Parts: sequence; structure tokens; C-alpha cells
Amino acid sequence: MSCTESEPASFMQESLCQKLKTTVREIISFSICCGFLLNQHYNPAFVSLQMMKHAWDNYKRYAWGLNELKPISKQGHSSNLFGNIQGATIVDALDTLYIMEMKEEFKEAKEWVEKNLDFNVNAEISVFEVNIRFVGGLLSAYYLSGEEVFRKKAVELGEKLLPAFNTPTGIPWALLNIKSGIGRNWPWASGGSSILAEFGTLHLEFVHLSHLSGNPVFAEKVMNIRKVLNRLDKPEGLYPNYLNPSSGQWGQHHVSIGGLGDSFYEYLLKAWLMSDKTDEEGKKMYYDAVQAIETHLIRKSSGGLTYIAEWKGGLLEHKMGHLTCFAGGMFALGADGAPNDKTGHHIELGAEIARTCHESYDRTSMKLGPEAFRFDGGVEAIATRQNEKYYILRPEVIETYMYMWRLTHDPKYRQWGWEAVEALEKHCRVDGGYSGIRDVYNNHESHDDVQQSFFLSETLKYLYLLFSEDDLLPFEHWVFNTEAHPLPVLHKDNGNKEENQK
Ligand code: DMJ
Repeated sequence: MSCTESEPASFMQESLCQKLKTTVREIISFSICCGFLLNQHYNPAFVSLQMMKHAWDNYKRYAWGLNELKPISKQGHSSNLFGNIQGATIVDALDTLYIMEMKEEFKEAKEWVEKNLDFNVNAEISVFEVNIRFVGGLLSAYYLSGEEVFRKKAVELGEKLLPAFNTPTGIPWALLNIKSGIGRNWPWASGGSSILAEFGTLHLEFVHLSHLSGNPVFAEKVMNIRKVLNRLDKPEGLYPNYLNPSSGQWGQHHVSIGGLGDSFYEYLLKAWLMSDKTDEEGKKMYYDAVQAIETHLIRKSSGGLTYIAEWKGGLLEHKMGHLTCFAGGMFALGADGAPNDKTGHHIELGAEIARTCHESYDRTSMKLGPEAFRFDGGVEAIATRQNEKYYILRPEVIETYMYMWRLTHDPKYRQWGWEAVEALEKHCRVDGGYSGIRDVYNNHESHDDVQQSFFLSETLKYLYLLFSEDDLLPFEHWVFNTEAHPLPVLHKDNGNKEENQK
């Protein structure tokens, strides 16, 4: 989509310039108002692109080649998730740059990857984080651009991750030293367990690694994870978040569709979709799991808000994480294949979760959602604990708006997305990029000084897609990994035609 294209956006036309003058800062408000006055039309996708430019330019200026940017102190930020692998923001942002047609920026990112992205380092990394951001980012960049360097780097990194599966069960370690090949689990994880959302979020990338390398080992490793899971008894049909890779037994019976569990469910559904709906095992596991989640975790508040609680050994904690908000989009995406004529029901479930998550934003001073919100002690969709009031530029709510928009075309989802844009511009945008916020209920911003790489790979990409036409990365041909990196559906009948389907 180019900057000159525009489409009527009736929900904004009337008060747009006035609103922008007061709420949207700097160049964005100026350029949009000018464009609006000249065209009487206005394209919010262009705003997402300008946001991406601000995030990228500042990363480039102050933290080039490092993992992330500290936008207040204007220097690099390193997280121990990537060990000393560098360039997380570059690799995570590659496909967003490509999709937004930021050609110069994509070229410089590609050159950095060619010359500097190095996996021959002595680094202990998170297998999950490196897989979703680096392997996922490289795979998408390859499929979109056709540039061989991305395929080679993705396969090289995939090979480095293989020793993580050297456990008695084949359930991988959470942490791996990619030089020595020695793995271990997070010291805080129940009984030395691996984490469901971590070992359950390798499937899409590993299937593509086998597809692109001709080496079946990657797919075999993730298919074995399913085998282990299918042999185990599940309490009430639910998947606990902890599984010991040595004994093959569950740890604590804690179940969450947010942190520690979330993308496991997402990948069951998307594995089926990515296989052109041939992966019947993934399909069955997904719909069975959703059935158990509905029965045991999904509740309605007295004020009529549907939420997904957490389950601890049979007791419910009436709390929903920002991370859990991705599930609205997941339910809607999976609606089409829902058994027993439940398509409409799954769309409705998605819509209800989207509404609840929108409320969690709307009930704060900054109109940005907290990390977790509760439905107990007389509150609904509000964070009550100080350490749950932060917002770190997470994408899940906007992600759900994007899926709901594509699948229903109800204009409220674009409107809600626009509210998020305004709030991001007002509270998170700073001179040096975008920063998270420590307390979204406060009237004054206390910035956490981190521009997360997923802001560029997910939040801004989902905003751009929300305001673009449906034929940009259509769902029939692409699935998004959990870091919003698009991977092509492996069509059964006609090979892989991803090159024609962007
Ligand atoms: C991202 O890295 C991924 O979306 C992951 O699945 C969950 N957390 C972050 C964003 O919030």
C-alpha cells in the first residue's frame, strides 16, 4: 500500500483534524492533517507506516546492530533471552519493512544480516524466543523477498537449536548454550519442567525448516512433542503449563491461555491451517483443547464481560493477562473449522474476548491495557495490583482487532485500533522511539525506557494490516507465527506458490 492510496474512513472523518491537533504528536499529526485537508480522505495504514519509521530510524540511530533500543536514554538494550546473539530488532522487523514497502530500510537490514548476523557465539539463549523472533523472522523474510541469505541463516540457526531436544523424552530444554549444546530449564519452573508455551511454539517454524532444507529432522522433533503430549493424561482435558522433559510427567497443574500456555494452543490451530488443513491431529488437539477451556476457564462477569480465567489445580483465579487477549483472534480464526456447527459460536467468542480486552484499555487513564486485569473484589477488567499495571507495547489486543476485522468487517475493530494508535502516540512515543509505560492508570507517563522488538514485528504490523485491504497477506495463503511473522500455507495440490500470493 503506498502513501498516496487512500480509502474513506467514515468513523474518523468528521473530527479527525481536531483530534489529531490535540492528541497525535509531531510530524504525524502535521502530515496527516495536510493529507486529509487536501484529499478529504485519510489512510490510517500510512500512520502505522510513519510509526514504524519513527521506531526504526531511532533504533538505527542509537542502537544499530544491538538487540533493542532504550528510547529515553538513547542507547542499546540487551536482554538475556538472546544471549549474545545480536540484532533482534533488525531480524524481527525485516518482514514489516518489506510489507510496508520501506525498501531502503529493508535493504540496509538485509545487508546487516549478510555481514553481521552471527550464530557462532558462546551464548545461552531462550529456545522459544530465538525461534519465534530469529528463525520466524528469517523464514518470513525469505518467503517474502526470495533472498537466499535468509533461508541459509534460518536453517543454520535451526541446526544450532537441535541439541535442545536431547532430553530423555525429546521435550526440549527452555535454555540452550548454542556453542556447547548444553541445555537446562528455567530455575523458577515447577519441578525442573519445560514450559508448554515454549516447547509448544516451535512447530510452524520447524516444519518450514524441513520444507526449506530437505532435512526431515526438524519436523520429526516437533511431531515427537505431540506424541509425548498425546500419551499423557490431561486433567479435565486441560494442558498444564509445566512438563518435565526427563520424567515426561506434568509439573504443577496450572493452566493458562496467557503467559506460559498461550501460543501452544495458537500453534495447534495454525499447524492445521498451515498444512492446508491436512494435519488432522493438530486440528483435533486444538478443538478438544478449546472445548476444555470453554468448560473450565471461560466465564462471564456480572457486568457481562466474557473472560478467560487461570486454573490452578481445579481452582480459578479470575485474572486475565494482556497476553491472553490474543485468544480472541485465535477463536475467530479457528471458527471456520469448528465441529458441531459451532462456527458462529467461535466467532462470537472471539468478539466477546475482543470486547473485554477493549474494555481493559478503555478503563485506564491512558487507554492502553495493563499487563493483567481482574474480575474479582468488585472490579471488572481492571488491574488491581501495582505490578500488573504496566504496558510494554504488547500486540495481543491489536492482533485480535485485526483478526476480528478481517473475519467480520465490523468497523468497530478499526475504530478500536485507531484508539490504540492515538494512545500509543500520546503516551508511548518519545523523541527516541517508543517506550513502554509503568502505570497505565496514572495521568503522567513513567516510561520503562524499552522499545521491544515485538513492537516492530507485531504491534505495528498488525495495525498496518488492520487498516489495509484483506488481500495483503490473505489468510488462505499465510499464517502468522506467534511473533507475527507470516509463513506460507503449504498447499497440498500445487506446491508452494507463496511467491505469487503476497
Ligand atoms: C511476543 O514475543 C509473542 O507474541 C509471544 O507469543 C508472546 N509475547 C510477545 C508479545 O507480547
